[in-house]
Amino acid sequence: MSKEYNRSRFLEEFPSLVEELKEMLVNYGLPEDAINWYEKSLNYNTPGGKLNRGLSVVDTYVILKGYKSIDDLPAETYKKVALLGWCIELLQAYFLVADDMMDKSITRRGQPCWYKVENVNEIAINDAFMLEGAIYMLLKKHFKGDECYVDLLELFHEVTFQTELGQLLDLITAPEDHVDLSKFSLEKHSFIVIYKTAYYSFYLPVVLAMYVAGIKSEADLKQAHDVLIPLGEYFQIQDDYLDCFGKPEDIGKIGTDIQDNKCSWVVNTALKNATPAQRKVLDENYGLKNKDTEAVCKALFSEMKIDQIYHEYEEKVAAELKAKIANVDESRGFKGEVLTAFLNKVYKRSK
Ligand code: DMA
Ligand code: MG
Ligand code: MG
Ligand code: MG
Repeated sequence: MSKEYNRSRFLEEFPSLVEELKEMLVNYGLPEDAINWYEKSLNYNTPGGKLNRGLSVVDTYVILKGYKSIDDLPAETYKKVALLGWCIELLQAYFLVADDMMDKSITRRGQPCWYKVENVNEIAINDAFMLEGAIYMLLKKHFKGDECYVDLLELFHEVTFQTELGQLLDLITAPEDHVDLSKFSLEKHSFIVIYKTAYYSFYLPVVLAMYVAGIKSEADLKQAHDVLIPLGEYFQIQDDYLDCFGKPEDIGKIGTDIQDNKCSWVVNTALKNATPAQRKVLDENYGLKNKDTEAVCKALFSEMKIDQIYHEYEEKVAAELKAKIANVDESRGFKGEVLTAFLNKVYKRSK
């Protein structure tokens, strides 16, 4: 399966979904300027990323069904599975529009964050809600009456709630006006990132494909969960690492974690290893809205060789996950290859 081909096929599906959503607004009698606004928000916020989550629904379904490539799928089936992929991308768009406002970010996917676009501002809050709403309008249109419809709905709802719990904890652990590094720990970090990232980015795409493929035993859901949640944790640790050490040209965004007082993997790892003198530097410089103190923190992280600790962590977690995947029980229809495909996408990423 060529990656580029899969990606362009997937992208081709998006315009017709935008048309369907616009048609719904037409049917509600909305004026043209509102319809144009929604179209602009959909196009600005949904397709511009790596599309890993959306593509993974399709990839997983192809593997579970034993097809060789996406071209072996009946056209109608491809459309439905790709639609679920786009529903995750809509969910991601909804989270990111809100996340960038809450994190006061400047750029996303190499362009200004949506709330930073002229004339958008706080309307972005309602736009975020409408990106989420699109998921349920599309699911109803395409899946109502299918056996898996309620499972799909419940999964989207629960995973959304889990993500919001993670975002809540992420935000209240990083108050703007009060830096208290004693509130941070790697255990707390683990909880935050599993909830804010791992469920929607890793567990959701695989389980959506499993439901459509009719694989839904508790035992198989657990096998997926037990690899995808630690894999998602690893992915967000990469995100935290790249926020500090990545290049904006690669990651498409400017890191804000140090100035935002975030409970990130980088600062937690530094706190764990810090001498009293290094701890004092962090207490005095972390979490302030100031470029100079941010630079002091970055210099300390380099001095403490956080990048080396990160690379060691990466090797360790990849080896553990490979071992877990090798033990997957495939007797009920689930396949370890689904998980290997995911691990390969994440391992040693730089963007
Ligand atoms: C990402 O957290 C989580 C969600 C649910 C968007 P983050 O703020 O670290 O993401 P980013 O670095 O992309 O802003
Ligand atoms: Mg953010
Ligand atoms: Mg955030
Ligand atoms: Mg981040």
